Amino acid sequence: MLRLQKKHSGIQKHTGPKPDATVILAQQSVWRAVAGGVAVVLVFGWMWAILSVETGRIFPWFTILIGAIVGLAVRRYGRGLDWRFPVIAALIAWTGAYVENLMIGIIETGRYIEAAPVRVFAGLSKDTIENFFANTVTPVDHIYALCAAGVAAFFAKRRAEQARSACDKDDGQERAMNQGKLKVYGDARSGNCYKIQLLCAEMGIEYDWEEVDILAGDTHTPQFLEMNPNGKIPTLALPDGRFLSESNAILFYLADGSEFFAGDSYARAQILQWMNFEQYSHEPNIATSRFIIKYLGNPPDRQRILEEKRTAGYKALDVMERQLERWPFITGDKYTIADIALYAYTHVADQGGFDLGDYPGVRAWMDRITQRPKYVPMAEK
Ligand SMILES: N[C@@H](CCC(=O)N[C@@H](CS)C(=O)NCC(=O)O)C(=O)O
Repeated sequence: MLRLQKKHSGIQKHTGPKPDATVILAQQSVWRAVAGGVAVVLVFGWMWAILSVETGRIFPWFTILIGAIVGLAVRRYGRGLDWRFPVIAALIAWTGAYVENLMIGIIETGRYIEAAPVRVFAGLSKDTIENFFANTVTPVDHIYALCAAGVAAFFAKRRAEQARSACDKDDGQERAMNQGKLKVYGDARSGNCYKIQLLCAEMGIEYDWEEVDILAGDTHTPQFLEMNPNGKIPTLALPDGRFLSESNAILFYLADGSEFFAGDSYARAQILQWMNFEQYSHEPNIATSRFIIKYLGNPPDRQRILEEKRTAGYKALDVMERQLERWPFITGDKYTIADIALYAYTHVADQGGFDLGDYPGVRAWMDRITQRPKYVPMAEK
């Protein structure tokens, strides 16, 4: 019988779908980019013009600041990933720099002839504009205009990789998460299940926990096999009625798009590389040794297999040590789901008969993980 044992609470942080690069590409709009950039020039340019006239001082670097805002607006409203968007931003910021200077001229002229700026604007002709450029715009203004264009292009550039790593949840995932709480079927002593607890604590994901007794055969009941035909925990029940099993697949599902599974395709592939290493070279030796000793009571007929697992387990630890001598985390500088996957059974490797005394890199890495503010210990070791 499955029992509802405890409820974990936390704040669900999913803030709404942030589409990935493909979706952004489909939605990108040159017109919205232009509208966003022009609106910035009109609003901020006008504010700068008023400020200049009121204070009697010109702040030429404002054109560069406005260029940066134009770039950000083009990036945000255009959602563009290709070269057109930085070019649009540069052109708007460059033209805008002159228009902004012209606005100052319009306000000053209005004050001088005691007319509303709108009337001065209506009275502008080709000659007055040419006259303005010939007599008012200095070489320094051209330099500021070019700088504004450069800054705008820089800020407007949205790289596909950034867009992808900024993506939070795909639509299906988002829908599933928003329909209610997740439920994890797990065993409090299992490292594979602990992986899910660690990640949920980091991400503030709420879930219910249903304790499953694997030794009592709870994972082989018809009801459980309906959820996971492989009869293993952890198994995740999504609020929309779907199920997911395999601890690392669950980690991926929950972390996809978050800081725990981020970066370009190579960085993300490295995370998967270490998670596959965990499943093929680490867990089958270290976790199963622990199972034989801790769950099965270290029976004499398992000693030969334990010996084989010990050799292979130490080999896996050697591989980790070589990596962790050089890097704070298993894929480099960042804590990812690969660290979570590997930490789960490494930190209880002693229960499988492994001595981590000769693995200073691994021990320092485990300390780093335990010191994380949202770290939760394994419930039952
Ligand atoms: N590769 C799976 C392994 C899952 C697994 O072996 N789970 C164990 C508990 S840690 C289990 O459910 N054993 C029960 C059984 O095999 O009947 C994962 O990472 O989730």
